[in-house]
Amino acid sequence: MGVVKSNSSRRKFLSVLSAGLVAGAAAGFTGGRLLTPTAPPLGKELVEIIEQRKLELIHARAALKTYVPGGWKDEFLMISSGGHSGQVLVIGVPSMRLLKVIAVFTPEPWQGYGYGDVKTMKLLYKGSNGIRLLTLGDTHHPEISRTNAEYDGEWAFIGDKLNARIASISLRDFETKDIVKLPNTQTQHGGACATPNTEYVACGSQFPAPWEPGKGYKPGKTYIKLTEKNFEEFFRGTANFIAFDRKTGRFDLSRSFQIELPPYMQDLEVVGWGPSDGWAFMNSINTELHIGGVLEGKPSLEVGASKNDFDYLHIINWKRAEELVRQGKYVEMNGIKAVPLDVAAKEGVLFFAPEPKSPHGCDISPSGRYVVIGGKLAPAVTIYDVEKIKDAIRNQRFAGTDRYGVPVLRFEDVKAAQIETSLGPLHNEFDDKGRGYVSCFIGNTVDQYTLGPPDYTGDKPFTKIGEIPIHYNVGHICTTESNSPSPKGKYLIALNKWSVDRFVDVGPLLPQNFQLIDISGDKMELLYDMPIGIGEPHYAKMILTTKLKPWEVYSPVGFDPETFEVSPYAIKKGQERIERKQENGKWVTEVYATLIRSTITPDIIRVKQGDLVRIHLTNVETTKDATHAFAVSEYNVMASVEPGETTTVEFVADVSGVFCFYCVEFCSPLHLEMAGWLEVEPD
Ligand code: CUK
Ligand code: CUA
Repeated sequence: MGVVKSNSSRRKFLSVLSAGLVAGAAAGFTGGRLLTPTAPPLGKELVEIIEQRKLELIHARAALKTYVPGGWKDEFLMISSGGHSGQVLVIGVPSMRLLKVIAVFTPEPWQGYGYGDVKTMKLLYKGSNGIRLLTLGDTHHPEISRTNAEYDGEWAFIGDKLNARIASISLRDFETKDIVKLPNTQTQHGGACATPNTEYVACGSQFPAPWEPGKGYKPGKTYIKLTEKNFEEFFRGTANFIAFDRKTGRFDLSRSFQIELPPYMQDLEVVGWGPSDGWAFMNSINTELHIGGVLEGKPSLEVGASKNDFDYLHIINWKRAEELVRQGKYVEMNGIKAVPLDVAAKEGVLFFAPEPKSPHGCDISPSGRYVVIGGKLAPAVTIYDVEKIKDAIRNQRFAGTDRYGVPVLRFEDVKAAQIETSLGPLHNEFDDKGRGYVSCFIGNTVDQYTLGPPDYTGDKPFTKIGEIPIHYNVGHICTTESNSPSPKGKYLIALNKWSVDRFVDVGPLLPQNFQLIDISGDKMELLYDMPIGIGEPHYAKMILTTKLKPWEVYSPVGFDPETFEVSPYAIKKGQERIERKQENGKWVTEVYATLIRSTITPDIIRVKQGDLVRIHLTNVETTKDATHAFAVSEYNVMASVEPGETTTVEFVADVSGVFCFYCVEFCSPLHLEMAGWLEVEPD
């Protein structure tokens, strides 16, 4: 599919290639790594490979553009949502090699995440909803921390749509540092998106939650009967601005605030810079406030939510909301300061602009001037001009208010342009040349268009200029450092929902397909298909790898990646010991252990049945990649202890017997000998 099967084009290419290589060698050209004095035979060799593999010109070009030899580093790193795997994927670009799956909302054994390791267990419990331990997440929108709105490569953020949570990830060790459940919110979709200097991470709700006036929503507590009337009156959405501490990597709800929103289903939220500094934008669907009820004689949610010709783009003055909070114009609800809807509507925090019905996606052009919305049901993107929005608000030019008293702007007053696209336009990204790209889910294309000034100053602003077929059903797209003031161009990745015929069939459940596209030239060029066999990724962000400064080992030895300090439980070789003591009337066996190739010390741990066993593990190695992992048979306990790290596992020795523990990383020739015994004496 999508490949021109032309033998003549291949033959022409092959003859050009061999002629070029021969000529290059004859002229003494040795600049390329392939072109040594042995160029003629090498050229022949390449031609032979191309012939044997029956490749086309476009394939060979694509291979040469994407191949990154071992030891070479990718130019960009893509931080991608892992969808309902609950994790985050780290992928090198242009090689499209999967480098890491970061455990976030779901236990993951390799990283010792959620298997008795105390810091990760604490995270999973803290990030739960107070009803049960949540080990599921549906990650949608990743973000990278910003300085002056530019991605700075220090932190990453990811939202969980299913349970309305956000998490922070350090880009020094690529580990999750915090998970926070958004108060008064059941599901989230809008975000994460950082304010220009990462003071806050913004994220909005998706489906409105039942909400008691003045009390908000409390999981497992709030009950309001689901009726159309109650939905309008007692269900609410939220726009959240969660304060973030760059030093500790933690969110701070006490400095955070939220804005109560009408029960429209809010969608993606973005935070602006430049002319849109201080503003956030999110679109919405279901301004009809339909709740469904097919078996109760009502139209389905899908039908009822698609009646109106327009839904509302939410325009939020978050700096004004911050000011109102400072003035005390909020209600403290379930641990967060909430600006009530009527206050937000009256005091210049919340405005609406009509947007063609049931839109999708919300993105900001590099200049910060344009907000672009995908038409989804209508084959067009709508581009709003932030200057016009601010002007209309300043002059109080409103068409009226919605049923909750929120001022509604006039579409014609704030629209910059509408550009016709293929069917089903969803998400927009931008490059370094003032061009925008939009994913078209139904049309199976990515369309390319020009923005207006100051992003694009050529003579054909707001015009579609190209398209490329996609395989298949593209959701988000991701260009290099898009949704920031300085996209880098070069690459676009289409995050496709369906792969259909692109790979070897592996049963009815097929992987998603990431397609790498070269956007550096005038014509987009498909380079690579990468199957994603884990969850359904939604959005991704790409950053220059030179901006990242990951640690090579934890230093000094005994470092605790949770506190970013030396752990009080760190020990040196020779200080290993076992202590048994009472804590709050319970017996605890506390073990101080070291790991080094190829010994776990102590190698015999004797405890009494019923003891709480707490093992502090210090990997005393300082060698890059010398990770040891510690697992206890039959006990479901696993920790990954990276070089220099001190971490703690904790479990109750509830079953008596003798249990092997061992190092799970093949670390040395004597790795099999890196083991020991846990003896649990019956009580
Ligand atoms: S959504 Cu998934 S394709 Cu969560 Cu950003 Cu549009
Ligand atoms: Cu340490 Cu194997």
